[in-house]
Amino acid sequence: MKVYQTQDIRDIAIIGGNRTGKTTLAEAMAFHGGVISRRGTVEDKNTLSDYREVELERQQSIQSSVIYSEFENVKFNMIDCPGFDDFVGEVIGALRVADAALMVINAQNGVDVGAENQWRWTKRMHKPVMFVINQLDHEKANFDETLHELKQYFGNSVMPLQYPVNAGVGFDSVIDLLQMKLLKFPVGGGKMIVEDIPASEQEKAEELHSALIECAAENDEALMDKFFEEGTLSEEEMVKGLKLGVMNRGTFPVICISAKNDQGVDRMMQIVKGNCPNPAEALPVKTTNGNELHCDSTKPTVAYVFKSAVEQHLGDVAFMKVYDGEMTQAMDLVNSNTGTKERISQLIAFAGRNRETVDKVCAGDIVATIKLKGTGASQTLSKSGDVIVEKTIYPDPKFRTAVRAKNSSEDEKLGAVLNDIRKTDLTFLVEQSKELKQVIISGQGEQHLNIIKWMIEKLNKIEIEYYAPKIPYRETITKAAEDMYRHKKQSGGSGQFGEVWMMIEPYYEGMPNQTKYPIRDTQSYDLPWGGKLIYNNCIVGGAIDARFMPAILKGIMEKMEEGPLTGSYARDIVVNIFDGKMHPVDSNELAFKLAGRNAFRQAFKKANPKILEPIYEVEIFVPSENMGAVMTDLAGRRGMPLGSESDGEYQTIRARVPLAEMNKYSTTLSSISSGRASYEMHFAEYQAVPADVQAAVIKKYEEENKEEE
Ligand SMILES: Nc1nc2c(ncn2[C@@H]2O[C@H](COP(=O)(O)OP(=O)(O)O)[C@@H](O)[C@H]2O)c(=O)[nH]1
Ligand SMILES: [Mg+2]
Repeated sequence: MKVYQTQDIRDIAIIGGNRTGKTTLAEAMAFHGGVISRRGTVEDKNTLSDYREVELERQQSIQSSVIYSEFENVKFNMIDCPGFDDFVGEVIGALRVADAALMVINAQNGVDVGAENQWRWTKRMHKPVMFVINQLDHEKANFDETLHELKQYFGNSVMPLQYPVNAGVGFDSVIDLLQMKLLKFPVGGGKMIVEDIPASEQEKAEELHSALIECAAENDEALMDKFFEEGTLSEEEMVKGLKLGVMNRGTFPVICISAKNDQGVDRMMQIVKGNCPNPAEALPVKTTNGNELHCDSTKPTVAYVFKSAVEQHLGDVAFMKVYDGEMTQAMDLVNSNTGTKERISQLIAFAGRNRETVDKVCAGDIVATIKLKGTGASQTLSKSGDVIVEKTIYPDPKFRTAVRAKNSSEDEKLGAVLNDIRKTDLTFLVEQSKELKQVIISGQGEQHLNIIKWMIEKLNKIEIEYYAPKIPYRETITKAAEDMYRHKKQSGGSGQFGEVWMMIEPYYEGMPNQTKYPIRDTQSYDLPWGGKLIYNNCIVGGAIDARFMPAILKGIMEKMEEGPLTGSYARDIVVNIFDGKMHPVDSNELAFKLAGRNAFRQAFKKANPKILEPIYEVEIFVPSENMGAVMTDLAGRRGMPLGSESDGEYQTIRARVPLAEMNKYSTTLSSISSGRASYEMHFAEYQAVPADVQAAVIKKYEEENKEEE
């Protein structure tokens, strides 16, 4: 494959809702580049992307596919993304390295959930967007309504560059407002025919053309001056102005196609070539030390791995964007995040299931390699070893479940498989919870976890089951209490003796460390499960030797690890050891450990103990019309609304909700809003549960533990 210079590369994410035609479009684009000689179809299961077993079975994209193509001497690196919201991580990974997104909209049903959700990501990540209205050949295609919705949802900067004259069955012509010509697209992708605009369309075309000229001029002062002087701009000038608008998200062009019939795709590629930035023109990426990389091939090599995947016949594949310098076969690089040396054994250009080896790529290009020793997604490879590209930020997982192998002898193998999945899917989390004695996995939604189950059962041949995940409660106290415990044992020869008196108090951030007892020594521990333990030695007159203090602490820690109420971790407690007794012969560490543990347990129960639960901050994006229903549902989940904001047709609701009430929330939210709402959540803090919940949790714990005995 030839080596493409930075200015001859376009890195494009193909995004949009489910079944809008992204995969079909990528196929047509690859066909125009001669990458394939025949276009496959999703129905025939022979497209370049969607080649993985799970995708073939479900006839749906699950992972993104990288596909190159060439058109008019420009290399297109397309990343065909899944449309379903549960796989948004693939979209985020693709957008990260793309310099523009083609958002595919189905002309039959206009703006859909996928478009709405993904739009938010393009906005957060400052990525240019072009809308591609697809399926114009369909009998139910409605261009005007679709365009109207695009403006309604995404604002008046949505600008048609074309409009169809005969959408629906028999579609073959658009008015191109840049060229001011009628373009005829033969079904099946033959050469487009350029004709004059018919009289019947003249007036409408002129009007839209003028609007487009004004829009182009607004982005550049020189163009604006020229526009004022001459009242018009040439096609070339318009493209220049529009490109600036596209790059700063001031203009969102609209293009018309039928991907299935390969109509308008070649013209679309011309427009993308002209109106989308090349990698050096696009916004630079930042490095962790605040520098920016502008895709300069003359600099030392820096490449960012945006995706890692396991591919049949190849094994682990790392997909990279070269952000500086060149990358060549057999090059030695360093993983800047870990310091590991890596050799680029092979450079591979991916066209989905088709691959070609390449010798060299320039800055801005997207390429894959195999057999890296220890470099995964979101890591940087560099020549110098000291440049780290900022990590991609993925949404926190929000759908939790506990998982186990049906055959418990396979639990260990399952653990390894889950960790491997985590390496290729950064929106998925695995936690072997010692505390809950469960393996908890979390992902973006029910579908996401269903697919993971499918892969584990089918590809790894381990039968698994999902079951209810426990909640990581915490325990703490709310008032001071004192108690003592004497551990005394006389059996045969030497006995055991230890007596400990303690006063415990609630700890809170910023409290002064003082008690009614004089503190001789104090230690502060940040507990691994969050919160603090302050351990004060207030012993006077040598009632307990200092050498027994660590043993007493050990006893307390044991009880904090398995709290007195429900066996959950205890936190935020000040323990003051203020008296005790020793025996000249029988006192030893074990005796003091047990005395400390039991004194703590007893004092804890007197100190008005409370169960704390994890509270999450939840951000919900919901169509205004469903706002009421969502709020009612939240109230039923003990949710605390924090506020809401409106953004176009949508409301953003922020609320604090206990994790215990968020079980299967995505499924409920989806049914309330017909799939249009979505949400994100992240941990906020621990908070005391209401009394009735506390009683229920304790009762459940006691019952469960009785069963186990
Ligand atoms: N009529 C019509 N159907 C299309 C067109 N593009 C895609 N489709 C069909 O829409 C369905 C979904 O297409 P696919 O490319 O898998 O969509 P994706 O989920 O966005 O990747 C398939 O049945 C395609 O054949 C089009 O331009 N016209
Ligand atoms: Mg697809």
